[in-house]
Amino acid sequence: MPANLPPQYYELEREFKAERDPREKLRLAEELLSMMPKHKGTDKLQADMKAKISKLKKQIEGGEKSHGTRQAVAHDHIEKEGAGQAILIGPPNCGKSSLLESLTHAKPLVADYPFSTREPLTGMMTFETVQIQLIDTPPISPESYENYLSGLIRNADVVVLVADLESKTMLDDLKFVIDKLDERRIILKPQVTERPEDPRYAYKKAIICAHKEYEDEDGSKRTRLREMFPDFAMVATSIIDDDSLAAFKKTIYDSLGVIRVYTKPVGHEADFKDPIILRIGGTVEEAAMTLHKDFAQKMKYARIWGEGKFEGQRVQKDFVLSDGDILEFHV
Ligand SMILES: Nc1nc2c(ncn2[C@@H]2O[C@H](COP(=O)(O)OP(=O)(O)OP(=O)(O)O)[C@@H](O)[C@H]2O)c(=O)[nH]1
Ligand SMILES: [Mg+2]
Repeated sequence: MPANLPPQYYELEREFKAERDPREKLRLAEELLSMMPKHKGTDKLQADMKAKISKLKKQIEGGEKSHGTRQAVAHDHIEKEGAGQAILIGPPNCGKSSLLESLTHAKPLVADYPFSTREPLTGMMTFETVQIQLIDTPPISPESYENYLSGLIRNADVVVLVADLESKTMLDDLKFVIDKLDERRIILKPQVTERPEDPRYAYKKAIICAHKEYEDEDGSKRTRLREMFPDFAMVATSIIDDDSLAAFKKTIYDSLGVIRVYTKPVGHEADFKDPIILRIGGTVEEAAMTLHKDFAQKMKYARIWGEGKFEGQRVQKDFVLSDGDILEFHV
Protein backbone atom coordinates (compact mmCIF):
# COMPACT_ATOMS: atom_id res chain seq x y z
CA MET A 1 0.00 0.00 0.00
CA PRO A 2 1.51 3.39 -0.96
CA ALA A 3 2.19 5.83 1.84
CA ASN A 4 0.64 8.82 -0.01
CA LEU A 5 2.56 11.42 1.88
CA PRO A 6 1.90 15.11 1.22
CA PRO A 7 4.68 17.03 -0.62
CA GLN A 8 5.33 19.12 2.51
CA TYR A 9 6.31 15.93 4.27
CA TYR A 10 9.34 15.47 2.02
CA GLU A 11 10.37 19.08 2.44
CA LEU A 12 10.20 18.74 6.21
CA GLU A 13 12.00 15.41 6.11
CA ARG A 14 14.91 17.00 4.28
CA GLU A 15 15.10 19.60 6.99
CA PHE A 16 14.84 16.96 9.70
CA LYS A 17 17.81 15.11 8.22
CA ALA A 18 19.93 18.25 8.04
CA GLU A 19 19.06 19.49 11.55
CA ARG A 20 21.80 19.05 14.17
CA ASP A 21 20.20 20.52 17.29
CA PRO A 22 18.52 17.60 19.11
CA ARG A 23 15.57 19.61 20.44
CA GLU A 24 14.76 21.14 17.06
CA LYS A 25 15.22 17.69 15.50
CA LEU A 26 12.78 16.25 18.03
CA ARG A 27 10.24 18.94 17.24
CA LEU A 28 10.56 18.24 13.52
CA ALA A 29 10.23 14.47 14.14
CA GLU A 30 7.01 15.01 16.10
CA GLU A 31 5.74 17.26 13.32
CA LEU A 32 6.55 14.60 10.72
CA LEU A 33 4.71 11.95 12.71
CA SER A 34 1.64 14.14 13.04
CA MET A 35 1.65 14.77 9.27
CA MET A 36 1.65 11.07 8.36
CA PRO A 37 -1.72 9.80 7.26
CA LYS A 38 -2.62 6.96 9.64
CA HIS A 39 -3.18 3.82 7.55
CA LYS A 40 -1.52 0.47 6.77
CA GLY A 41 0.77 2.02 4.15
CA THR A 42 2.47 4.21 6.77
CA ASP A 43 2.69 1.65 9.60
CA LYS A 44 6.40 1.08 9.15
CA LEU A 45 7.16 4.77 8.65
CA GLN A 46 5.23 5.60 11.81
CA ALA A 47 7.09 2.98 13.82
CA ASP A 48 10.45 4.24 12.50
CA MET A 49 9.61 7.82 13.39
CA LYS A 50 8.43 6.83 16.88
CA ALA A 51 11.75 5.05 17.42
CA LYS A 52 13.64 8.16 16.28
CA ILE A 53 11.57 10.32 18.63
CA SER A 54 12.30 8.08 21.58
CA LYS A 55 16.02 8.03 20.73
CA LEU A 56 16.11 11.83 20.50
CA LYS A 57 14.31 12.18 23.84
CA LYS A 58 16.89 9.93 25.46
CA GLN A 59 19.69 11.88 23.83
CA ILE A 60 18.28 15.17 25.16
CA GLU A 61 17.76 13.78 28.66
CA GLY A 62 21.25 12.30 28.65
CA GLY A 63 22.65 15.63 27.45
CA GLU A 64 21.04 17.43 30.35
CA LYS A 65 22.41 14.98 32.87
CA SER A 66 25.93 14.58 31.56
CA HIS A 67 28.04 17.61 32.14
CA GLY A 68 30.03 17.28 28.94
CA THR A 69 27.18 17.95 26.51
CA ARG A 70 25.16 20.31 28.63
CA GLN A 71 26.47 23.38 26.88
CA ALA A 72 24.93 22.33 23.57
CA VAL A 73 21.37 22.28 24.92
CA ALA A 74 21.69 24.87 27.66
CA HIS A 75 19.02 27.61 27.81
CA ASP A 76 16.88 26.39 24.95
CA HIS A 77 14.28 24.79 27.18
CA ILE A 78 12.95 26.00 30.51
CA GLU A 79 10.75 23.60 32.44
CA LYS A 80 7.30 25.10 32.91
CA GLU A 81 6.06 25.98 36.37
CA GLY A 82 2.74 27.36 37.56
CA ALA A 83 -0.34 28.13 35.50
CA GLY A 84 1.59 29.18 32.42
CA GLN A 85 4.85 30.44 30.99
CA ALA A 86 5.22 33.94 29.52
CA ILE A 87 8.42 34.98 27.76
CA LEU A 88 9.50 38.64 27.67
CA ILE A 89 11.21 39.52 24.41
CA GLY A 90 12.18 42.76 22.74
CA PRO A 91 14.89 45.14 21.58
CA PRO A 92 17.84 46.10 23.81
CA ASN A 93 17.16 48.29 26.84
CA CYS A 94 13.35 48.23 26.48
CA GLY A 95 12.86 47.17 30.11
CA LYS A 96 12.43 43.38 30.04
CA SER A 97 14.63 42.79 33.08
CA SER A 98 12.99 45.67 34.95
CA LEU A 99 9.60 44.02 34.46
CA LEU A 100 10.92 40.70 35.75
CA GLU A 101 12.45 42.47 38.73
CA SER A 102 9.25 44.39 39.55
CA LEU A 103 6.92 41.42 39.23
CA THR A 104 8.86 38.51 40.74
CA HIS A 105 11.49 37.80 43.39
CA ALA A 106 14.13 37.35 40.68
CA LYS A 107 17.15 39.65 40.77
CA PRO A 108 18.12 40.34 37.17
CA LEU A 109 20.72 42.89 36.16
CA VAL A 110 18.94 46.11 35.20
CA ALA A 111 21.15 48.65 33.47
CA ASP A 112 20.89 51.90 31.56
CA TYR A 113 22.96 50.46 28.73
CA PRO A 114 21.85 47.90 26.11
CA PHE A 115 22.77 44.19 26.02
CA SER A 116 22.93 43.93 29.80
CA THR A 117 21.06 40.59 29.88
CA ARG A 118 23.18 37.75 28.55
CA GLU A 119 21.21 34.72 29.65
CA PRO A 120 17.55 33.89 30.23
CA LEU A 121 16.31 34.20 33.78
CA THR A 122 12.98 33.11 35.26
CA GLY A 123 10.79 34.26 38.10
CA MET A 124 7.31 33.44 39.40
CA MET A 125 4.69 36.19 39.30
CA THR A 126 1.57 36.01 41.44
CA PHE A 127 -1.75 36.96 39.88
CA GLU A 128 -4.52 36.70 42.49
CA THR A 129 -4.40 33.00 43.39
CA VAL A 130 -2.17 31.75 40.58
CA GLN A 131 1.53 31.66 39.85
CA ILE A 132 2.72 32.48 36.35
CA GLN A 133 6.27 31.94 35.19
CA LEU A 134 8.07 34.86 33.53
CA ILE A 135 11.23 34.50 31.45
CA ASP A 136 13.53 37.45 30.88
CA THR A 137 15.71 37.12 27.78
CA PRO A 138 18.68 38.74 26.05
CA PRO A 139 17.66 41.38 23.49
CA ILE A 140 16.91 40.81 19.82
CA SER A 141 18.68 43.30 17.54
CA PRO A 142 20.84 43.40 14.40
CA GLU A 143 23.86 42.98 16.68
CA SER A 144 22.59 39.89 18.45
CA TYR A 145 20.19 37.00 18.35
CA GLU A 146 20.78 34.06 20.65
CA ASN A 147 19.82 30.93 18.72
CA TYR A 148 18.26 29.26 21.75
CA LEU A 149 15.61 32.01 21.84
CA SER A 150 13.69 30.28 19.04
CA GLY A 151 13.26 27.15 21.15
CA LEU A 152 12.30 29.14 24.24
CA ILE A 153 9.71 31.17 22.34
CA ARG A 154 8.20 28.13 20.66
CA ASN A 155 7.85 26.42 24.01
CA ALA A 156 6.28 29.35 25.91
CA ASP A 157 2.53 29.70 26.39
CA VAL A 158 2.51 33.38 25.57
CA VAL A 159 5.01 35.87 24.19
CA VAL A 160 5.20 39.36 25.69
CA LEU A 161 6.69 41.70 23.12
CA VAL A 162 8.06 44.67 25.06
CA ALA A 163 8.07 48.04 23.25
CA ASP A 164 10.20 50.90 24.55
CA LEU A 165 8.05 54.05 24.39
CA GLU A 166 11.14 56.11 25.19
CA SER A 167 13.05 54.92 22.14
CA LYS A 168 13.14 57.06 18.99
CA THR A 169 13.54 53.91 16.91
CA MET A 170 10.74 51.96 18.63
CA LEU A 171 8.83 50.89 15.52
CA ASP A 172 11.94 49.95 13.51
CA ASP A 173 13.30 47.99 16.47
CA LEU A 174 10.06 46.05 16.82
CA LYS A 175 9.90 45.43 13.09
CA PHE A 176 13.38 43.98 13.33
CA VAL A 177 12.22 41.61 16.08
CA ILE A 178 9.19 40.51 14.05
CA ASP A 179 11.29 39.95 10.91
CA LYS A 180 13.93 38.05 12.85
CA LEU A 181 11.29 35.74 14.31
CA ASP A 182 9.79 35.29 10.85
CA GLU A 183 13.23 34.23 9.60
CA ARG A 184 13.20 31.68 12.45
CA ARG A 185 9.70 30.62 11.33
CA ILE A 186 7.89 32.03 14.33
CA ILE A 187 4.85 34.22 13.68
CA LEU A 188 3.34 36.22 16.53
CA LYS A 189 -0.46 36.23 16.52
CA PRO A 190 -3.12 37.99 18.60
CA GLN A 191 -4.97 34.65 18.82
CA VAL A 192 -3.93 31.21 17.72
CA THR A 193 -6.94 29.39 16.35
CA GLU A 194 -5.27 27.18 13.75
CA ARG A 195 -2.00 25.53 12.91
CA PRO A 196 0.14 27.07 10.17
CA GLU A 197 -0.25 25.42 6.76
CA ASP A 198 3.52 24.98 6.58
CA PRO A 199 4.36 22.79 9.59
CA ARG A 200 7.86 24.22 9.89
CA TYR A 201 6.28 27.44 11.17
CA ALA A 202 4.90 28.09 14.63
CA TYR A 203 2.13 30.54 15.46
CA LYS A 204 2.62 32.01 18.91
CA LYS A 205 0.09 33.94 20.89
CA ALA A 206 1.52 37.33 21.82
CA ILE A 207 0.59 40.44 23.75
CA ILE A 208 2.20 43.86 23.41
CA CYS A 209 3.61 45.66 26.43
CA ALA A 210 3.92 49.41 25.82
CA HIS A 211 6.59 50.00 28.43
CA LYS A 212 7.88 53.24 30.02
CA GLU A 213 4.43 54.80 29.60
CA TYR A 214 5.41 58.12 31.22
CA GLU A 215 7.93 58.72 28.43
CA ASP A 216 5.02 58.95 25.99
CA GLU A 217 3.26 62.01 27.40
CA ASP A 218 1.04 62.78 24.43
CA GLY A 219 0.27 59.11 23.76
CA SER A 220 1.50 59.37 20.15
CA LYS A 221 3.88 56.42 20.51
CA ARG A 222 1.06 54.24 21.78
CA THR A 223 -1.08 55.30 18.82
CA ARG A 224 1.64 54.21 16.42
CA LEU A 225 2.12 50.97 18.31
CA ARG A 226 -1.60 50.27 18.07
CA GLU A 227 -1.43 50.90 14.32
CA MET A 228 1.42 48.41 13.99
CA PHE A 229 -0.38 45.77 16.09
CA PRO A 230 -4.09 46.49 15.57
CA ASP A 231 -5.50 43.20 16.82
CA PHE A 232 -3.17 42.37 19.69
CA ALA A 233 -3.96 42.72 23.38
CA MET A 234 -1.89 45.69 24.55
CA VAL A 235 -1.05 47.00 27.99
CA ALA A 236 0.80 50.20 28.93
CA THR A 237 3.23 49.81 31.83
CA SER A 238 5.77 51.56 33.97
CA ILE A 239 7.73 50.07 36.83
CA ILE A 240 6.60 52.98 39.02
CA ASP A 241 2.88 52.52 38.28
CA ASP A 242 1.49 49.65 40.36
CA ASP A 243 -1.90 49.76 38.65
CA SER A 244 -0.23 49.28 35.29
CA LEU A 245 1.69 46.27 36.63
CA ALA A 246 -1.56 44.79 37.95
CA ALA A 247 -3.11 45.28 34.50
CA PHE A 248 -0.04 43.67 32.95
CA LYS A 249 -0.50 40.57 35.11
CA LYS A 250 -4.18 40.34 34.26
CA THR A 251 -3.48 40.69 30.53
CA ILE A 252 -1.01 37.82 30.73
CA TYR A 253 -3.38 35.66 32.77
CA ASP A 254 -6.24 36.32 30.31
CA SER A 255 -3.99 35.46 27.39
CA LEU A 256 -3.17 32.03 28.82
CA GLY A 257 -6.67 30.75 28.10
CA VAL A 258 -6.98 28.99 31.45
CA ILE A 259 -9.48 28.95 34.31
CA ARG A 260 -9.06 28.46 38.06
CA VAL A 261 -11.23 25.99 39.88
CA TYR A 262 -11.19 25.58 43.67
CA THR A 263 -12.00 22.42 45.55
CA LYS A 264 -13.79 21.96 48.85
CA PRO A 265 -14.00 18.80 50.93
CA VAL A 266 -17.59 17.85 51.95
CA GLY A 267 -18.58 19.84 55.04
CA HIS A 268 -15.53 22.16 54.86
CA GLU A 269 -14.61 25.52 53.42
CA ALA A 270 -13.06 25.80 49.95
CA ASP A 271 -9.29 25.90 49.57
CA PHE A 272 -8.54 29.17 47.78
CA LYS A 273 -4.78 28.84 48.01
CA ASP A 274 -4.16 26.17 45.47
CA PRO A 275 -6.51 26.28 42.48
CA ILE A 276 -6.72 23.60 39.84
CA ILE A 277 -5.73 25.14 36.50
CA LEU A 278 -7.66 23.98 33.44
CA ARG A 279 -7.87 25.18 29.85
CA ILE A 280 -10.98 27.21 29.02
CA GLY A 281 -13.75 24.68 28.37
CA GLY A 282 -12.40 22.24 30.99
CA THR A 283 -14.91 19.87 32.62
CA VAL A 284 -15.60 18.47 36.08
CA GLU A 285 -13.97 15.22 34.99
CA GLU A 286 -10.79 17.01 33.85
CA ALA A 287 -10.64 18.80 37.21
CA ALA A 288 -10.92 15.43 38.99
CA MET A 289 -8.25 13.99 36.68
CA THR A 290 -5.71 16.56 37.87
CA LEU A 291 -6.16 15.12 41.39
CA HIS A 292 -5.92 11.47 40.38
CA LYS A 293 -6.98 9.25 37.48
CA ASP A 294 -8.65 6.71 39.80
CA PHE A 295 -10.45 9.47 41.59
CA ALA A 296 -11.92 10.74 38.31
CA GLN A 297 -13.18 7.24 37.58
CA LYS A 298 -14.70 6.75 41.01
CA MET A 299 -16.39 10.13 41.10
CA LYS A 300 -20.18 9.95 40.70
CA TYR A 301 -21.07 13.64 40.61
CA ALA A 302 -19.97 16.98 41.97
CA ARG A 303 -21.61 19.95 43.63
CA ILE A 304 -20.68 23.35 42.34
CA TRP A 305 -20.72 26.95 43.59
CA GLY A 306 -20.09 29.81 41.20
CA GLU A 307 -21.53 32.54 39.08
CA GLY A 308 -24.72 31.57 37.27
CA LYS A 309 -25.22 28.36 39.27
CA PHE A 310 -27.53 27.43 42.10
CA GLU A 311 -25.62 27.12 45.39
CA GLY A 312 -24.29 23.59 45.52
CA GLN A 313 -25.91 22.64 42.22
CA ARG A 314 -25.38 18.98 41.35
CA VAL A 315 -23.43 18.51 38.10
CA GLN A 316 -22.17 15.57 36.07
CA LYS A 317 -18.65 14.76 34.83
CA ASP A 318 -19.09 16.50 31.48
CA PHE A 319 -20.18 19.82 33.01
CA VAL A 320 -18.10 22.70 31.61
CA LEU A 321 -16.48 24.82 34.34
CA SER A 322 -15.93 28.58 34.57
CA ASP A 323 -13.15 30.62 36.16
CA GLY A 324 -13.63 30.79 39.94
CA ASP A 325 -15.98 27.81 40.31
CA ILE A 326 -15.83 25.82 43.55
CA LEU A 327 -16.19 22.05 43.30
CA GLU A 328 -17.10 19.42 45.87
CA PHE A 329 -16.49 15.93 44.53
CA HIS A 330 -18.74 13.02 45.53
CA VAL A 331 -17.61 9.42 45.08
N1 LIG B 1 11.33 55.66 32.33
C1 LIG B 1 11.35 54.36 32.57
N2 LIG B 1 12.53 53.71 32.49
C2 LIG B 1 12.50 52.38 32.72
C3 LIG B 1 11.32 51.67 33.03
N3 LIG B 1 11.63 50.36 33.17
C4 LIG B 1 12.95 50.25 32.98
N4 LIG B 1 13.50 51.47 32.70
C5 LIG B 1 14.91 51.77 32.42
O1 LIG B 1 15.28 51.24 31.17
C6 LIG B 1 16.64 50.83 31.18
C7 LIG B 1 16.78 49.42 30.68
O2 LIG B 1 16.15 48.54 31.59
P1 LIG B 1 16.40 46.96 31.55
O3 LIG B 1 15.32 46.36 32.37
O4 LIG B 1 17.79 46.64 31.89
O5 LIG B 1 16.14 46.68 30.00
P2 LIG B 1 16.30 45.31 29.22
O6 LIG B 1 15.25 45.26 28.17
O7 LIG B 1 16.36 44.18 30.16
O8 LIG B 1 17.73 45.54 28.53
P3 LIG B 1 18.69 44.40 27.86
O9 LIG B 1 18.82 43.28 28.81
O10 LIG B 1 19.98 45.13 27.66
O11 LIG B 1 18.05 44.06 26.58
C8 LIG B 1 17.13 51.03 32.61
O12 LIG B 1 17.82 52.24 32.69
C9 LIG B 1 15.84 51.07 33.42
O13 LIG B 1 15.98 51.81 34.60
C10 LIG B 1 10.09 52.41 33.12
O14 LIG B 1 9.01 51.88 33.38
N5 LIG B 1 10.17 53.74 32.86
MG1 LIG C 1 17.77 42.79 30.44
